[in-house]
Amino acid sequence: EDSPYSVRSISNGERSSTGDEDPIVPLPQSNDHRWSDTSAYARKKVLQSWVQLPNGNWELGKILSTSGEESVIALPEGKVLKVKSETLVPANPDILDGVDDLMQLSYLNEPAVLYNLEYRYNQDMIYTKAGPVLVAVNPFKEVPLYGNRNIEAYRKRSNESPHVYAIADAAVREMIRDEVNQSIIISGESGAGKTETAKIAMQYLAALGGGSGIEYEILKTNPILEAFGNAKTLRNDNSSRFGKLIEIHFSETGKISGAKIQTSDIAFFLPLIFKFCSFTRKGKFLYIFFAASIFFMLSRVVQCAEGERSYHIFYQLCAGASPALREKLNLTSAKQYKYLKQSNCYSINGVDDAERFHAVKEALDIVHVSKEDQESVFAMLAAVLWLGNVSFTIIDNENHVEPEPDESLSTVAKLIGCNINELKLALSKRNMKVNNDTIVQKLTLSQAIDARDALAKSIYASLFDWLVEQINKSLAVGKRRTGRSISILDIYGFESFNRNSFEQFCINYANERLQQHFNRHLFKLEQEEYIQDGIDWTRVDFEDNQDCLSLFEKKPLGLLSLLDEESTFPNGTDLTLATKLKQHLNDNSCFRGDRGKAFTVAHYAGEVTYETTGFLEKNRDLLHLDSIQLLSSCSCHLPQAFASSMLIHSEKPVVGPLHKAGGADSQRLSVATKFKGQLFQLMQRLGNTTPHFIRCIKPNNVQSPGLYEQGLVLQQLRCCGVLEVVRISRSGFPTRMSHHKFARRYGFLLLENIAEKDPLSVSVAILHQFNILPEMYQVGYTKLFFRTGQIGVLEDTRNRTLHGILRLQSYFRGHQA
Ligand code: AD9
Ligand code: MG
Repeated sequence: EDSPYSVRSISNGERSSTGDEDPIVPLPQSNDHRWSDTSAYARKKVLQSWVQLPNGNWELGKILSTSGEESVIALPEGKVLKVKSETLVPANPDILDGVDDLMQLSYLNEPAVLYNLEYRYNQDMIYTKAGPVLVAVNPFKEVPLYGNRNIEAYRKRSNESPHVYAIADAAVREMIRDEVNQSIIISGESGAGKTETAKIAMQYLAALGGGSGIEYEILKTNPILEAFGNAKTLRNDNSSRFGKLIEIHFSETGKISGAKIQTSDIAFFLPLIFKFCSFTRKGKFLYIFFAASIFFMLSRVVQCAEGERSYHIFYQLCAGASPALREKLNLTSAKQYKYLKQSNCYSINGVDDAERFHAVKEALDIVHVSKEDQESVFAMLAAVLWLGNVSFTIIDNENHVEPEPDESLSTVAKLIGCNINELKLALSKRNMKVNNDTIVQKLTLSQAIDARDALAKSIYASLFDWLVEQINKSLAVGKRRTGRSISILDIYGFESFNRNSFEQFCINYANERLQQHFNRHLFKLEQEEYIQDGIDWTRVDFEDNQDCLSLFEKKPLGLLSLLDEESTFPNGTDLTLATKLKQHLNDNSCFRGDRGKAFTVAHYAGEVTYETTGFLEKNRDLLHLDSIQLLSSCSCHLPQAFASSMLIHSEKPVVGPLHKAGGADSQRLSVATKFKGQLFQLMQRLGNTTPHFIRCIKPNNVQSPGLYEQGLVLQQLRCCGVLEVVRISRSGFPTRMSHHKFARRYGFLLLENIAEKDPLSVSVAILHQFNILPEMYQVGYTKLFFRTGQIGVLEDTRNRTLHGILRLQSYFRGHQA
């Protein structure tokens, strides 16, 4: 009775009917009627309709009859269903099949959106607009949408179908038109195509200019960053484990003449960027900065799950190093290294690691990393691998240990250029400062393993940062007069696995923030602006995720604060952490304490259960100052460079080198706190830009072309607010411009001369002259608001007119000469 569905008759008899009305499996009945427009049925205009089948998929059916509250509907394979009319969802007329902006759909409901995307996807039209947002469905195969010819078409605007190129182009145009910095924010689940999309956007921008070859260098940074920052995970064979912010600076002429990759701790470098940004507005060049390594995920260096891999570069090195290099680094095969061995996965289908290694070396050459430096980089990689093989023996009955003096230990010492005894000390003892005395604490087995892994991780992290800094140096040509900029953000998306740990905790927190940015931008700001400007606008309620963010950020009783507090307690364990969280947060509606060490957070994208196992260790600052001391004593230049940059990043009030060596554990920032700090800096940066959003969608979980799983897609569309966006955009006035700007921009097109008049009068005159329909715009106190597409007419006329003026000018100039 509860089920709204019942089977009338099924012609092929695959489902037996025992009576008049057999309930099918109870269906997930959505209490969300926002998408259905049932009034259409009342008007009996709809002939086709969507029906949700027991498996959750939607199917298109023909309405045969409607009587009372029930309708009879025929499905394609001859099935006939009797369903409650209110559960039917109206379908769009065929003529709207595959529209390139979801906003054009007459009936905007979930099945219609799903169907439209699938229709396009099947024809390799992987891009679709959802109002201001670009939706990109991962094709998992090569599609003929890229390359110079396509770039040219978008630049000339001879192709106007949705594309990343079009977004990049819009960003450039808006940057110039509005004199405001832009950002392209790419989000989506792991494997949805964010990194590819970011590269495609870069490709477009790089094609805008140069000639000096710098654009080529910039594109070559991708294989390097991917080798060191990407890894095979269960979800994506080339999963980015670091966030990347590429900042591209432009001038009015839009040519690339120099570039700088901005890296390392973004918090540390941001003040510098701001300084650069204050230069003249109308320079002549285009620059590229970029901030890689925001939120670098380090734990993968020392441990990864079954079937996954560590960072690509390790396998590439083991597979591709020349015999001479092998000899020098005492390199063996990947299978001999414990860090790589544990996940029992060494290769990726269709990928030749040795070949990739050569490509990386070539890319390093192109961005001017010297052969010598390259060798040092490889030595550091080998040192990390050999560190993992260092084992320990117990030396007393208190479980204290010392490293085995074997090949691995001596190789590490040789590779980083330190005294073997100092390495031994660093791996078996810790200096502690108690009051004013330094005490030496011997390490137990688990502490020693942590110290070893921490050293490996900090070498790797420093190496990554150092490398990007080198690329930077090589790309920078010293001309730092910058105009406006476009930032491209490629950051890992929301993650929800069967087991979720500290990494997912951080990633999902970051996504929660980005989601709020999205919401705020598209919904809140939009509405506030209408209201502020006196525009007639029916308020639209939308879900904000502030509650969830507060759960993370509230002090002192939020997830991050409690985690930090527990991390500083020497006796804190993963279990005491879990208990503490439950004790303090159980009242929060976004939090649920689970059994044992688990807790669940209700994220905007769904519930995720986290296991606290390893949380404390991963959150404690991995920098043991003893390691820094060790590295700074090394004879090789890389470890020394690492040590000094670690010191800069580790604590704010560094008085002198190693001044605080040994104590002050509690004064160091925890990983989660640093993460939060970086996130805030990032949000602040993005907050000053006009954002362009690209939502990447993964159509299946098996990385295979042509497979479109409705349920999976729908869930992602819901998560990233695409449906909500379309609805709001369609009913709103997404394009707006101040009276002043509008008058200045289009005033010259006026036939009558009213140049003396105020901007509002000029604006109104323009609107009249161009016959913009009254329902297509609204005049606010300070701005004009337009429905989508309206401003295009004006822009076209303006461009044509300008073009004509230029031709006239050159004509006259020709005659004068
Ligand atoms: V993760 O959060 O870093 O794990 P991404 O970055 O979202 O993830 P990625 O860009 O790496 O995913 O895409 C995954 C794979 O999908 C790529 O390796 C390609 O094989 C495939 N892909 C993605 N976008 C495209 C595309 N536009 N054309 C062809 C694509 N293949
Ligand atoms: Mg990626």
